[in-house]
Amino acid sequence: MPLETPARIARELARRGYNAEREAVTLLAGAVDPATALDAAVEAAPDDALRLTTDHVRSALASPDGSPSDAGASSTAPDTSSVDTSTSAAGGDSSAHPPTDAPHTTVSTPAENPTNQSQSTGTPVETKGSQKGADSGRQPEPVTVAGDVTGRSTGTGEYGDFVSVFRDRYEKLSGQLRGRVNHRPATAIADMPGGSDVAMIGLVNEIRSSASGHWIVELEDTTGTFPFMITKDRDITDLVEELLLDECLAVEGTLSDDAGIAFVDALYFPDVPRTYRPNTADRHVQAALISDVHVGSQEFMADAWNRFADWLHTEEASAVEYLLLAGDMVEGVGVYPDQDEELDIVDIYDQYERFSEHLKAVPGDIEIVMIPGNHDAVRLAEPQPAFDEELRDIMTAHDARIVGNPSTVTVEGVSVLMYHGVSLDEVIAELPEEKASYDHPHRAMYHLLKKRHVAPKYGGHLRLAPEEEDYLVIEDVPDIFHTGHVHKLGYGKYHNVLAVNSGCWQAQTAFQKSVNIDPDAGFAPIVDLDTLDLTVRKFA
Ligand code: D5M
Ligand code: FE
Ligand code: ZN
Repeated sequence: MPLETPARIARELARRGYNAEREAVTLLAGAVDPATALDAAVEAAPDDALRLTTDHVRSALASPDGSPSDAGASSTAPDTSSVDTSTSAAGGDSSAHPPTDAPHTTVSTPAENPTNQSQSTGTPVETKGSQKGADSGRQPEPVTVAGDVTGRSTGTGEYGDFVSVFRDRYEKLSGQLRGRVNHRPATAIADMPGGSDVAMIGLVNEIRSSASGHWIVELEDTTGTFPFMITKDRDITDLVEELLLDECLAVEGTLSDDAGIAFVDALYFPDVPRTYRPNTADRHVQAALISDVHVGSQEFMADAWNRFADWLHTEEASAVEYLLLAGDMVEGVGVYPDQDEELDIVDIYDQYERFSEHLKAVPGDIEIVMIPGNHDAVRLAEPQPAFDEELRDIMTAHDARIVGNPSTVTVEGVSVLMYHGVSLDEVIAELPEEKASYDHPHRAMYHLLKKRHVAPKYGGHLRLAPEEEDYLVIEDVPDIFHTGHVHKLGYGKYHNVLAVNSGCWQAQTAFQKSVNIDPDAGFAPIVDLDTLDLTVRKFA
């Protein structure tokens, strides 16, 4: 087998069970006889090595039984000419995706957080929860994680935990709204005389229409509930169709004469400030944002994945230093009815073994961060903790940062809120087509940002794990919001936050065909962390 390109070499190494650093692959590609050099390098690597490093290759090339004459040739530029680089759909290929709201703004703010610029090729500190590397003396970690439930789950499933999680939601989100209205507790409003000006902050407890076509929204705070009427002829009536149960709102209005209800004049969402200025990296570096690989499904697109992995080894992808995976690594088992008929691999652990093999084709010096999705082998209720030890052991080859769903990952000073996206089904089902749809999944994401919560509505598609804290609140505005799940590519900016829903690597399933879901499979959105500009590359 000819081994002239880095991509072929990476694939051959992955076939032999090795993940490899990009430079190691480049060195092998530059050898006079890459095939012999590869054999020698594999020979030189310790038996228990999972990753082939530059050192392994150097020692193999230098040793007499390797390919001694190759040593001097190691700086030869790799030949990437025969790599299939696929189509680049810069800024959203309109033929593939007609109506994406392409991000156009180029806000360039200096990164606030000093970041470690040195390339970490070794083992990053194992993350659990939000702990950072504790050892002093070392450089700060380039990737930090916050808002991850992993290792901190306290939920016992008792009723009291539901009370705690909603109380925490109220505290966190009412804090965001407090400065904007002169609010009173529900019980105090109930005691005020008719005609008074009132304001309240509460979670939406009920939304109903009155006999005369007005809307009644009942808000709940820690003291009780109070009903607010939004009359049908008001501008704000349009906002009622955006409301979801359990989200946090502030309203201002006037009490009725009998003081039994208040008429709403203004309604506020916690929202992201319009003037939000995102952080950016202070050097040119890129991250690939993908999700929904679904290894183990008959529809998993191995060829597209291989082309993507091959591309990552090319010069064009040299700035891609991060790969963020937003859930559904594998197809899982028993996730949906009749799913077993479409499984290629029936055992869940075998699925992760195969997934791990596919990860090996990704350059070893790309830092990977992954969260689970609803097809993964962790609890379905959100927040989902990260993969357990058994699954981590299967995926050791790549030293991925394995964190919970959701998590906020800060990369080169840019914060990325990673959330799988099950609530998007709910937002799309509840909101009118023009405000959120499967063809414009990023617009559904905008509403989550506006509500400052990744999964406002409890119930429906979403299972919520009762915890003392509400990990699903978006406490800090992220610079990038990255989701998946709906298998549709869509991106745009909301108040300068880049929202990306990343498509999938699974062709249309029988179920999706039956309900007319046409997935966007085999796309890799690539974000410039220094500008937050996005380029979509197609590999299918
Ligand atoms: O789901 C991918 C998308 O397809 C997501 O929008 C849910 C929807 N979907 C897929 N299969 C089903 C079934 N059987 N019932 C309801 N909705 C479904 P993912 O979970 O990422 O595969
Ligand atoms: Fe999925
Ligand atoms: Zn999913």
